[in-house]
Amino acid sequence: MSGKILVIGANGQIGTELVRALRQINGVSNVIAADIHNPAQPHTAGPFEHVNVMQDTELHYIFEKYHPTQVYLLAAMLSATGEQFPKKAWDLNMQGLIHVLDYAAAYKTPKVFWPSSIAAFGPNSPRDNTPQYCIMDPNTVYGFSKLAGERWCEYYFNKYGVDVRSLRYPGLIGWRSAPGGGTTDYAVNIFHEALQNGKYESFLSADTALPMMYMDDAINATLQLMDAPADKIKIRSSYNLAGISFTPAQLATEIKKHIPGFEISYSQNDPRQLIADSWPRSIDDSYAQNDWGWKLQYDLPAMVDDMLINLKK
Ligand code: AKB
Repeated sequence: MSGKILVIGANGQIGTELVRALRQINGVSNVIAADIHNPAQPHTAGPFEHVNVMQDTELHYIFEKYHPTQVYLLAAMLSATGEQFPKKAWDLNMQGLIHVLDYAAAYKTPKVFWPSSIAAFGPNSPRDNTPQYCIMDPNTVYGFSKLAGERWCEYYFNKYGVDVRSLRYPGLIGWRSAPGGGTTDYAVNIFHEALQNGKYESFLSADTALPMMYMDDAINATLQLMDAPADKIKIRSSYNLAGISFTPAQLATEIKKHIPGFEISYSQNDPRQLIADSWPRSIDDSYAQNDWGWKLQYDLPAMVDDMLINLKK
């Protein structure tokens, strides 16, 4: 069997949407969803393989069975959960990546995608309009696993010729899938609570600005990066991706335009605040724009509008 696209971590926040988009473009049978858990939702119906990225033999089986032409590795532990299980987060985030890069090199997989994050920056990185190249001193396990992962990607490209491509995703917001264990999760939870209860207690303070992105833009950026000719991909660590920067207060104001009675309150001393305070407030993604033509579509009002329309359905 050949010509298949393999998505590992297919049941997660990004995987759910990416599998759907890839199946629309390439046909359901050509996209293999793989995850450690069985698919929960009917829209993920299609070929599925159980895989634990920590198990070398399971990955070997799947590479041997499909000889995939593209692999998307999305299985990871996010920032907040990672702080609860630091060693587990490091093991999963690093070993999973290195196993996949090794098999991609051995099987000459034409293209690999791996997500990095704004979490790869740290408290001494410039916080506004954070450039592609600057001091990076992440202080969460998730963050430094992303930074180390970026170095591994570049290394496998230079040393073994693996065509691996990566984006530093901002916090992602979508209505089809739920995030889990991240610091930016508030920006998804707020919509559900606004519609169900008319109020939300944010675990981040009113003025905590973070780079965020609507899922449609994130999926488009991913597909566009993977479609770009290899010589356009000048950065083999990971590209900054800016999205839209806003605070919980600004998001609440936008939601109130649709749900006038909506009320937001703010909890104190949540550990995720410290994580958010070490991350950029906004990002410069001019390299992505110049190298492979990236362009954002959704601003804050458009994102809120689309989220609420779809969640109400
Ligand atoms: C998280 O909050 O951990 C993630 C991320 C920004 O990478 N959403």
